[in-house]
Amino acid sequence: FVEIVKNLRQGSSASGVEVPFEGFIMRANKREIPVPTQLFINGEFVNAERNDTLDIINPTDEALICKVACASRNDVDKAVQAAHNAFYGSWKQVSARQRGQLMMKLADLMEQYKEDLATIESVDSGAVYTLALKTHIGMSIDAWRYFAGWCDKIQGSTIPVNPARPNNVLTFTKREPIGVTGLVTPWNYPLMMLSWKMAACIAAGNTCLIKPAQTCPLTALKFAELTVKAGFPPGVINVVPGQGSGAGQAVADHPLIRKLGFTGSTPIGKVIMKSCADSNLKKCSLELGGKSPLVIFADCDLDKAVKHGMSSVFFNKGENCIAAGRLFVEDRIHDEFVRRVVKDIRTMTIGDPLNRSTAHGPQNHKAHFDKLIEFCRRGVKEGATLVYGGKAVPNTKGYFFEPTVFTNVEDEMFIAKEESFGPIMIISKFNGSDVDSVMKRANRSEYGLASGVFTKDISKALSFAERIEAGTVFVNVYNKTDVAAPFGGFKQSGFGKDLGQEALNEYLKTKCVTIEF
Ligand code: TAP
Repeated sequence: FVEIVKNLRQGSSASGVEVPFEGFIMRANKREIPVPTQLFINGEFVNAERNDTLDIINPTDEALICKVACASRNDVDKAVQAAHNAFYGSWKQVSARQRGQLMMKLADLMEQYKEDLATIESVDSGAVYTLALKTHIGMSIDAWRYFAGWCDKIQGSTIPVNPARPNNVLTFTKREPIGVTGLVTPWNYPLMMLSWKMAACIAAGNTCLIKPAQTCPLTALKFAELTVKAGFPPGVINVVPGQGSGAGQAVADHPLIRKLGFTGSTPIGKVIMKSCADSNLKKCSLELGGKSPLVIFADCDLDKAVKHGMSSVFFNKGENCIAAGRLFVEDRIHDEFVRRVVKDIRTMTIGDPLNRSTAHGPQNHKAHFDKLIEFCRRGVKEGATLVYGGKAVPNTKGYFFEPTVFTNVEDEMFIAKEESFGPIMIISKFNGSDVDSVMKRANRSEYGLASGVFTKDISKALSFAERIEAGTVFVNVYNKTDVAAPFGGFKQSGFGKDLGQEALNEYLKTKCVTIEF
């Protein structure tokens, strides 16, 4: 039950909030959580210039949670100016080690408020609370801690170049921040997508503004409040909720932004890349869509394959960029695999994401939910066998979609090629004696984000890992990501890694200095 108290004006008052903001109190999960609803620019919560707002809808019951300020181009410009001033001003005075300490402090605060953050995320995005706590928020905290550790370890090298005798020469490189960075993120893991990008960006010494997805910006705003408590100088981190076509496009177009980190769909990624080129040739990294293949050989541990096969599709109600978009199951175990999956689906508790026993919450928002209904309709029309689901959970409010299984899916069908981004398992058979053919089918996609294989045969597994065209390969496991391991796709799934040491490169530039002596 989410009780909303509107029009809160928080000051440094009873709740201990140190930055004043207008917002509301979310009463949910036996908690009372003050949540800001304004833009966060230059260390302050402010209204949007034109007082435009976004309606924030609870996907569990379709009720209006609150209205959030919606940034215009001018508001984005103010945030950019603030980030620009901070980059050339106060942020320059903060040493690399101090930067790491600030990030650690922020992570500690996120840990302290993790139940609040997970509750907001669960209400706003429909994520099951236990998952929100462990993954959405837990991995966000890990990301801030991991990248905090890098701050004072970003270093260049000395390079033995040819001197012009009799002189000597010293050449060394410096790794420098790029400058003002724009971040644009999707709605599936709102705080985690923010953290994956922003932690690397800040660790590298940049300042930034983020345009979170318009459907669920609330944890980003709560996070903004924590950055003030942590002591970040004004302007280093700015949060500007708004529409993609307005605020998002303004970020891509802005001439003072030197780097754009984007996660979202492939079509919007292409628009953004063009805008980055046309505006000021800003560097960009794009984490885009996927249709990741999961190949299950008959010689696998079937219990494990069923368990991970389920989570490869249904984790976070399928709103997972690395979700297995297509399962290839060897013909000898195909029927048994399908039987077990359907049996397990029948035991899944679907309902209120705040309820601890719930395994499957509502889809994020209505347009997405409608798209899933249409996706399944097309699958049926093209002749795939709908084994389970394919429709809304009957007699409920909210965007609850039944976990779905299709079999007999042919390679040329729409559902075999397009990403659903929902809880829809797409199964095709393959003949185990023809590994070449299943590899070709697995690679026959313009996407290349993730992949997986289940087999007890190490040679088969390694051969799969070598031949698959995907940035991530899981062997006998799925969804096993870690903040220390690089993450990102090939082909039209984009370029530029999130996470791991490689992510820092996305937010740094190299300067080469040569001295003759
Ligand atoms: P998009 O529609 O691409 O939206 C992503 C973000 O871009 C949102 O904040 C959106 O704003 C904004 N945007 C839209 N048009 C824009 C424009 N012209 N200029 C600048 N920004 C613009 O994707 P989505 O539907 O939110 O997310 C689902 C997609 O993200 C899926 O394809 C999924 O695979 C992908 N995804 C990929 C990954 C990785 S790591 N590869 C991770 C998560 C999700 P609005 O909120 O206003 O639309």
